[in-house]
Amino acid sequence: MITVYGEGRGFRVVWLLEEMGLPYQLRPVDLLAGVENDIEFLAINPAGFIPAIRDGDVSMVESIAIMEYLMARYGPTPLAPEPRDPAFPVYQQFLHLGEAGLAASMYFVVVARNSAPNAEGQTWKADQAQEVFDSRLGLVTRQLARSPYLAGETFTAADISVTYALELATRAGGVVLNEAERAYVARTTGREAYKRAMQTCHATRAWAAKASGQ
Ligand SMILES: N[C@@H](CCC(=O)N[C@@H](CS)C(=O)NCC(=O)O)C(=O)O
Repeated sequence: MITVYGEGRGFRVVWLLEEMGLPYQLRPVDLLAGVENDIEFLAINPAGFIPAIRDGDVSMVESIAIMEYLMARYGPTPLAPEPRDPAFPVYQQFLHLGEAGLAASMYFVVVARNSAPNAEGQTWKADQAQEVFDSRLGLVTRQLARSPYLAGETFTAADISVTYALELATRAGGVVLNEAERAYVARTTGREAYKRAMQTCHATRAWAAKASGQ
Protein backbone atom coordinates (compact mmCIF):
# COMPACT_ATOMS: atom_id res chain seq x y z
CA MET A 1 0.00 0.00 0.00
CA ILE A 2 1.35 3.42 -0.98
CA THR A 3 1.35 5.97 1.84
CA VAL A 4 1.29 9.68 1.01
CA TYR A 5 2.62 11.88 3.81
CA GLY A 6 1.12 15.35 3.89
CA GLU A 7 -1.15 17.43 1.69
CA GLY A 8 0.01 20.72 0.17
CA ARG A 9 1.68 19.55 -3.05
CA GLY A 10 0.78 16.05 -1.87
CA PHE A 11 -2.61 16.82 -3.37
CA ARG A 12 -0.98 16.33 -6.78
CA VAL A 13 0.10 12.84 -5.76
CA VAL A 14 -3.30 11.91 -4.34
CA TRP A 15 -5.02 13.21 -7.50
CA LEU A 16 -2.65 11.16 -9.68
CA LEU A 17 -3.27 8.03 -7.58
CA GLU A 18 -7.01 8.56 -7.98
CA GLU A 19 -6.62 9.00 -11.75
CA MET A 20 -4.63 5.75 -11.92
CA GLY A 21 -6.99 3.87 -9.61
CA LEU A 22 -4.14 2.79 -7.30
CA PRO A 23 -4.77 1.96 -3.63
CA TYR A 24 -3.14 4.37 -1.17
CA GLN A 25 -3.55 5.94 2.22
CA LEU A 26 -3.01 9.56 3.19
CA ARG A 27 -1.07 10.17 6.37
CA PRO A 28 -1.65 13.78 7.52
CA VAL A 29 1.39 15.86 8.46
CA ASP A 30 0.72 19.08 10.37
CA LEU A 31 3.44 21.54 9.37
CA LEU A 32 1.83 24.36 11.36
CA ALA A 33 1.94 22.33 14.57
CA GLY A 34 5.57 21.41 13.80
CA VAL A 35 7.01 18.05 12.81
CA GLU A 36 9.84 17.83 15.38
CA ASN A 37 8.03 15.09 17.28
CA ASP A 38 6.60 13.29 14.25
CA ILE A 39 9.14 10.47 14.35
CA GLU A 40 7.40 8.35 11.73
CA PHE A 41 7.33 11.20 9.19
CA LEU A 42 10.91 12.32 9.91
CA ALA A 43 12.06 8.77 9.30
CA ILE A 44 10.64 9.11 5.76
CA ASN A 45 11.82 12.69 5.19
CA PRO A 46 14.37 13.97 7.71
CA ALA A 47 14.21 17.37 5.98
CA GLY A 48 10.65 17.72 7.25
CA PHE A 49 8.82 19.04 4.18
CA ILE A 50 5.81 17.56 2.40
CA PRO A 51 4.83 15.61 0.44
CA ALA A 52 6.70 12.34 0.84
CA ILE A 53 5.65 8.82 -0.04
CA ARG A 54 6.44 5.36 1.11
CA ASP A 55 5.87 2.45 -1.25
CA GLY A 56 7.30 -0.77 0.16
CA ASP A 57 11.02 -0.16 0.53
CA VAL A 58 10.85 3.08 -1.48
CA SER A 59 10.74 6.49 0.23
CA MET A 60 10.61 9.63 -1.90
CA VAL A 61 10.09 13.38 -1.80
CA GLU A 62 9.36 15.99 -4.51
CA SER A 63 5.82 15.88 -5.87
CA ILE A 64 6.74 15.85 -9.57
CA ALA A 65 9.39 13.18 -9.12
CA ILE A 66 6.91 11.11 -7.11
CA MET A 67 4.33 11.40 -9.90
CA GLU A 68 6.93 10.34 -12.47
CA TYR A 69 7.93 7.38 -10.29
CA LEU A 70 4.33 6.22 -9.82
CA MET A 71 3.50 6.50 -13.55
CA ALA A 72 6.69 4.65 -14.53
CA ARG A 73 6.30 1.98 -11.84
CA TYR A 74 2.56 1.34 -12.22
CA GLY A 75 1.92 2.52 -15.80
CA PRO A 76 1.72 2.74 -18.68
CA THR A 77 -0.93 5.40 -18.29
CA PRO A 78 -2.38 7.99 -20.68
CA LEU A 79 -1.40 10.55 -18.03
CA ALA A 80 2.20 10.27 -19.31
CA PRO A 81 2.71 10.31 -23.09
CA GLU A 82 5.43 7.95 -24.32
CA PRO A 83 8.79 9.61 -25.15
CA ARG A 84 8.22 9.06 -28.89
CA ASP A 85 4.77 10.66 -28.75
CA PRO A 86 4.86 14.14 -30.41
CA ALA A 87 3.14 15.46 -27.26
CA PHE A 88 6.00 14.29 -25.01
CA PRO A 89 8.23 17.41 -25.08
CA VAL A 90 5.41 19.84 -24.25
CA TYR A 91 4.07 17.39 -21.66
CA GLN A 92 7.47 17.17 -19.99
CA GLN A 93 7.90 20.95 -20.09
CA PHE A 94 4.61 21.75 -18.37
CA LEU A 95 4.88 18.85 -15.91
CA HIS A 96 8.00 20.53 -14.52
CA LEU A 97 6.99 24.14 -15.14
CA GLY A 98 4.01 23.54 -12.83
CA GLU A 99 6.40 23.18 -9.90
CA ALA A 100 9.74 24.76 -10.85
CA GLY A 101 8.22 27.80 -12.59
CA LEU A 102 4.81 28.27 -11.00
CA ALA A 103 4.25 26.64 -7.59
CA ALA A 104 7.79 27.17 -6.30
CA SER A 105 7.73 30.90 -7.02
CA MET A 106 4.13 31.33 -5.84
CA TYR A 107 4.92 29.49 -2.60
CA PHE A 108 7.45 32.19 -1.72
CA VAL A 109 5.02 34.96 -2.68
CA VAL A 110 2.43 33.43 -0.34
CA VAL A 111 4.85 32.81 2.52
CA ALA A 112 6.40 36.29 2.25
CA ARG A 113 3.02 38.01 2.17
CA ASN A 114 1.57 36.02 5.05
CA SER A 115 4.44 35.57 7.44
CA ALA A 116 7.40 37.79 6.59
CA PRO A 117 8.81 39.26 9.81
CA ASN A 118 10.36 42.17 7.93
CA ALA A 119 7.80 43.42 5.45
CA GLU A 120 10.16 45.73 3.58
CA GLY A 121 12.95 43.17 3.26
CA GLN A 122 10.61 40.43 2.15
CA THR A 123 8.61 42.45 -0.33
CA TRP A 124 11.42 42.69 -2.86
CA LYS A 125 11.85 38.92 -2.83
CA ALA A 126 8.11 38.39 -3.11
CA ASP A 127 8.00 40.74 -6.09
CA GLN A 128 10.80 38.79 -7.77
CA ALA A 129 8.96 35.53 -7.18
CA GLN A 130 5.73 37.08 -8.50
CA GLU A 131 7.53 38.14 -11.69
CA VAL A 132 8.82 34.62 -12.20
CA PHE A 133 5.32 33.23 -11.67
CA ASP A 134 3.76 35.75 -14.08
CA SER A 135 6.23 35.05 -16.88
CA ARG A 136 5.70 31.28 -16.58
CA LEU A 137 1.95 31.76 -16.43
CA GLY A 138 2.29 33.49 -19.80
CA LEU A 139 3.48 30.19 -21.27
CA VAL A 140 0.44 28.41 -19.85
CA THR A 141 -1.83 31.10 -21.30
CA ARG A 142 -0.22 30.77 -24.73
CA GLN A 143 -0.53 26.98 -24.67
CA LEU A 144 -4.20 27.10 -23.65
CA ALA A 145 -4.91 29.20 -26.76
CA ARG A 146 -3.65 26.22 -28.77
CA SER A 147 -5.21 23.25 -27.01
CA PRO A 148 -7.66 22.39 -24.20
CA TYR A 149 -4.95 20.68 -22.13
CA LEU A 150 -1.29 21.53 -21.78
CA ALA A 151 -0.03 18.56 -23.80
CA GLY A 152 -2.80 18.75 -26.41
CA GLU A 153 -6.24 17.19 -26.60
CA THR A 154 -5.72 14.81 -23.68
CA PHE A 155 -5.50 15.38 -19.93
CA THR A 156 -2.07 14.41 -18.54
CA ALA A 157 -0.05 14.66 -15.35
CA ALA A 158 1.19 18.05 -16.62
CA ASP A 159 -2.35 19.32 -16.00
CA ILE A 160 -2.26 17.98 -12.44
CA SER A 161 1.04 19.77 -11.89
CA VAL A 162 -0.10 23.12 -13.30
CA THR A 163 -3.65 23.03 -11.92
CA TYR A 164 -2.25 22.66 -8.39
CA ALA A 165 -0.06 25.74 -8.97
CA LEU A 166 -2.96 27.78 -10.34
CA GLU A 167 -5.14 26.84 -7.37
CA LEU A 168 -2.35 27.84 -4.97
CA ALA A 169 -2.02 31.17 -6.78
CA THR A 170 -5.73 31.96 -6.74
CA ARG A 171 -6.48 30.67 -3.24
CA ALA A 172 -3.52 32.19 -1.45
CA GLY A 173 -1.54 34.43 -3.79
CA GLY A 174 -4.19 36.90 -4.90
CA VAL A 175 -3.77 35.94 -8.57
CA VAL A 176 -6.76 36.48 -10.84
CA LEU A 177 -6.87 34.12 -13.80
CA ASN A 178 -8.20 35.15 -17.19
CA GLU A 179 -11.28 33.55 -18.71
CA ALA A 180 -9.42 30.84 -20.64
CA GLU A 181 -7.38 29.91 -17.57
CA ARG A 182 -10.50 29.75 -15.41
CA ALA A 183 -12.23 27.55 -17.99
CA TYR A 184 -9.15 25.30 -18.02
CA VAL A 185 -9.17 24.93 -14.22
CA ALA A 186 -12.90 24.19 -14.33
CA ARG A 187 -12.16 21.46 -16.90
CA THR A 188 -9.37 19.81 -14.93
CA THR A 189 -11.04 20.09 -11.53
CA GLY A 190 -14.32 18.79 -12.93
CA ARG A 191 -12.76 15.32 -13.21
CA GLU A 192 -14.09 12.59 -10.92
CA ALA A 193 -10.57 11.74 -9.74
CA TYR A 194 -10.06 15.36 -8.63
CA LYS A 195 -13.31 15.23 -6.68
CA ARG A 196 -12.28 11.96 -5.00
CA ALA A 197 -8.88 13.46 -4.13
CA MET A 198 -10.67 16.42 -2.55
CA GLN A 199 -12.74 14.05 -0.45
CA THR A 200 -9.55 12.40 0.83
CA CYS A 201 -7.59 15.62 1.41
CA HIS A 202 -9.43 17.24 4.31
CA ALA A 203 -6.95 20.08 4.82
CA THR A 204 -7.02 20.97 1.12
CA ARG A 205 -10.81 20.88 1.14
CA ALA A 206 -10.96 23.17 4.18
CA TRP A 207 -8.42 25.54 2.58
CA ALA A 208 -10.41 25.67 -0.68
CA ALA A 209 -13.65 26.33 1.20
CA LYS A 210 -12.06 29.11 3.24
CA ALA A 211 -10.56 30.70 0.11
CA SER A 212 -13.92 30.69 -1.66
CA GLY A 213 -15.57 32.22 1.41
CA GLN A 214 -17.70 29.18 2.29
N1 LIG B 1 9.33 21.06 -4.77
C1 LIG B 1 8.72 20.42 -3.63
C2 LIG B 1 8.20 21.51 -2.71
C3 LIG B 1 7.88 20.98 -1.34
C4 LIG B 1 7.41 22.08 -0.41
O1 LIG B 1 7.95 23.20 -0.40
N2 LIG B 1 6.38 21.77 0.39
C5 LIG B 1 5.85 22.72 1.35
C6 LIG B 1 4.36 22.49 1.57
S1 LIG B 1 3.44 22.23 0.11
C7 LIG B 1 6.56 22.51 2.67
O2 LIG B 1 6.67 21.39 3.15
N3 LIG B 1 7.05 23.60 3.26
C8 LIG B 1 7.72 23.56 4.52
C9 LIG B 1 9.20 23.39 4.38
O3 LIG B 1 9.72 23.45 3.26
O4 LIG B 1 9.86 23.18 5.39
C10 LIG B 1 7.59 19.50 -4.13
O5 LIG B 1 7.09 19.71 -5.25
O6 LIG B 1 7.24 18.55 -3.43
